[in-house]
Amino acid sequence: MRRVITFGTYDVFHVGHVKLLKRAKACGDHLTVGVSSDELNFSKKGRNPVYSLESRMEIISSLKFVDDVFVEHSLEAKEQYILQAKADVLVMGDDWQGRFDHFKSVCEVVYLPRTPSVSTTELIEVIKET
Ligand code: C2G
Repeated sequence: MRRVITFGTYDVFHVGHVKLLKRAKACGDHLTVGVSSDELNFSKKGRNPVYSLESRMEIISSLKFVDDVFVEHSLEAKEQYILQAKADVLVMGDDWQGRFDHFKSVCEVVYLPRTPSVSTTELIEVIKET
């Protein structure tokens, strides 16, 4: 069995997230998803997520192509998360291109193209303006 891991905040869940997760699952047989804590999202993006961690975890764990979900508390603990999940491959969107290449010593690292024209940041702006 080929085990896949990916990470994200998945705030204001949208079709770009769905497509990334489906393609991540298609890289293997089992998909584990690390969902960023509210604090980690704040440190990455400088804002609190719109959806709470509990809501984001419930959405991700409801998806039929997701097998396991856990909370990602820290970017620095990524190697530990990869080893705990026994992941053969780490999949991320290409906005992270090159940023996780140092994990190639523990697993394969794949960057998939992002879905164009949709992002949580832009959705938040559009909702604010309407
Ligand atoms: N994504 C995508 N297409 C979009 C938007 C997002 O393919 N239009 C992908 C991102 O590339 C990422 C995943 O969906 O792989 C989750 O996106 P975010 O929630 O924005 O993830 P991020 O906050 O960047 O967290 O440790 C890494 C981080 O936890 C990643």
